Amino acid sequence: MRSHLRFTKQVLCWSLLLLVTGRLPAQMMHNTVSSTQQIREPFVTHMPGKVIYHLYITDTTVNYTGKIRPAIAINGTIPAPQLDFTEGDSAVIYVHNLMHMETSIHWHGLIVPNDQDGVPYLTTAPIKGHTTHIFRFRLVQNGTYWYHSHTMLQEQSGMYGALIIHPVGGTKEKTETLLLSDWTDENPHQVERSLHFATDWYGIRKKATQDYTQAIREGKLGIKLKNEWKRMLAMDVSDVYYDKLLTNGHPVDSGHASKYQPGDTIRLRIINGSASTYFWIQFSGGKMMVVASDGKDVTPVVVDRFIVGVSETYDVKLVLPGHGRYELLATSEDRTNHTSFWLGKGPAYPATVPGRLKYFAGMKMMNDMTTGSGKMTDMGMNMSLQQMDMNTVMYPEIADSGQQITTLNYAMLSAPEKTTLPAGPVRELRFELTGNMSRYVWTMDNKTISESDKILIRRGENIRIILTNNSMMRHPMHLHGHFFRVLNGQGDYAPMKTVLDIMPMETDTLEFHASEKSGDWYFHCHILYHMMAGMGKIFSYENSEPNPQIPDPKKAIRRVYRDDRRFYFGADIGLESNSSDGEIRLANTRYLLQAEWRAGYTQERGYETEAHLGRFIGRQQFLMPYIGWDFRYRPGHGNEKNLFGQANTKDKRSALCLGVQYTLPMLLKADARIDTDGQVRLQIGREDIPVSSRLRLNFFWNTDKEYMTGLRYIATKYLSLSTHYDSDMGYGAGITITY
Ligand SMILES: [Cu+2]
Repeated sequence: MRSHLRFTKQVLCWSLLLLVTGRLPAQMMHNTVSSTQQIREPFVTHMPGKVIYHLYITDTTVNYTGKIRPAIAINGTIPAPQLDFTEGDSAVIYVHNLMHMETSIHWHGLIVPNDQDGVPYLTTAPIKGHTTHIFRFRLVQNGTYWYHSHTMLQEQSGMYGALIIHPVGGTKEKTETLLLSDWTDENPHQVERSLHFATDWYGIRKKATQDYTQAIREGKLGIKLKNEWKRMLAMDVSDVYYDKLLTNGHPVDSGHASKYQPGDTIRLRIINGSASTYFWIQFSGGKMMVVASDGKDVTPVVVDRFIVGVSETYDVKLVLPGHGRYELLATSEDRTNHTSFWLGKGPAYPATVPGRLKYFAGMKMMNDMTTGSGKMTDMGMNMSLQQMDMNTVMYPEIADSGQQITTLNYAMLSAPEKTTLPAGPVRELRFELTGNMSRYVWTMDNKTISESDKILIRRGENIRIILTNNSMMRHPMHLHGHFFRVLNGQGDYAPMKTVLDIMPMETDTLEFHASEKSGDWYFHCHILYHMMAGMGKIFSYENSEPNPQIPDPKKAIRRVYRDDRRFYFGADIGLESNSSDGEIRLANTRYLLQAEWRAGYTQERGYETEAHLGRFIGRQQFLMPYIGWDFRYRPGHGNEKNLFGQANTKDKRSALCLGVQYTLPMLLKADARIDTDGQVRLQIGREDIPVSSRLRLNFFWNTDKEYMTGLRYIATKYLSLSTHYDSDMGYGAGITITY
């Protein structure tokens, strides 16, 4: 009762302050790494069988790197406060959105009624700015879960928190929650936009450009050439460069370390709440015993290390082996960074940080696995359940030392009790995970969410999904509102999960019982930028009851589909001594609107512009037919002829054209077109040949006898020093702005 009173007073005070100033108190906004506030208590009220939480969502600023950056906090903290419940409790959660923009909260891994699932416009009303939304559901399970925004990229900005449901009666175990996440100082929308234009800036930051200089130096030129012959960009296991990786909001969390004594057994609840980072987990004090995944108990299995896919959770038990501080190390799969959690007191025993990836070994493997049309060959192998990690060729600790270590994979997980599904008709579905890095298109069966039909299912059916990953990245596929069985050779004891990490080339089978009554349920890749690009499907119960939170479903679903239909703006603007060359583009999954110019600074040099509207065809999108418009004015070239003997219209041209672009081996771009003056032009060229880590070579040549070659030195993400020679404009040097 006392805590209830204190809570009421606190909320009243805050509400007043908010009314007057529109802001939370300063100490609540203090989100620097060093001073994440522990302010959980005032926001929770425990009553018999019922727990009430108040979550206040605010814009905030953080300082993880020495720079102040905007972020989103819940109750003043990043991560959001941990919500604790007991199985059987009724949860009442007030979400107060104090921001101008709308938001949402999804309860990841929880079995809740459809309208409480928290996907805006699909299951639950969006939480508009300056409104409060109340969630009510009963906790019908226990274990380690989490919650996060399902709106745009808000999760990357800090909207994630742990959600722990304790079993009835509780346990005497010592437990710690480790919520892992990734932080970028960049605006997540800029990250997303850059990915769609295949920026290699993140490769530069990660020292993973796999450029020609490096290939020659390491004696891997043949591998590099074969890779580009197969039309692949530099290979990597992750897309984004992160400034910090965090455990409970800190790069290094040793908050409770000294609480533990030698011999203590501690249960760690590890949650991967990152937007796109997979983590390798190691413990410097010895082996770890995996006891649960995605909230469900598994038969204990002892390992040296394991990977936690984006949005997965694992519970592990470990024993402090002796006097000293021991490190639980979480390293990003790309090994550019790590974060850690310390246990115990005394001298520090750090874990061994894994060495850099051997990228060319990975590239060679990709070459062997890929056909020239960008598809994966099956190599006659049956790969599944993380049992054969192809990336192992890139791990120096294994490739170089032949060390025997036990790494967890899905085949090792089994449920302690039978998980066979209730009897019912079986519906079998096959999905292929597809995508391409060069345009950052991520799809299932080569269709985005908005291009796919909903998959109708019926209550009582058993849905079996056979998933094949035919893309070159791993994908953590997450199903809302249902646990699925991973068919992993454990028979009746197949483990239950809500997230399945599927590696390139793998085929996995999972099945779930359609136990809900109603509504639409998301099944999507949990890499935030893949989901936003359209990698997912929607399961929809036949004859669903109307959802009061979605009063106009037709209008609402258009909002869901809008995410993967968006256009992104990009530009290269060269400002050099002889001329300005450049290109602006507006692109989405299928279309590209592109305008180029070359403009001399003198009348005599003239100018020319070309604009294209094209549509990408095929899964690798190597082909793009387009219509275009050409305009140029360049006096003094009237009597030239092109390679086909046609009189040139270079000095004055205003014509429509029809053309096609095609990506050839070595990533050469071929372009053939005919215009309304009957002029034919063939052109070949390539941009951004990675000569060295930061040096890029460009060139083109065409049948109008025009040619250009240039070099660009990438100084920052947006700025390069550039120089080029052009058959019309001559030699120039200056800068290029890349956006
Ligand atoms: Cu994905």
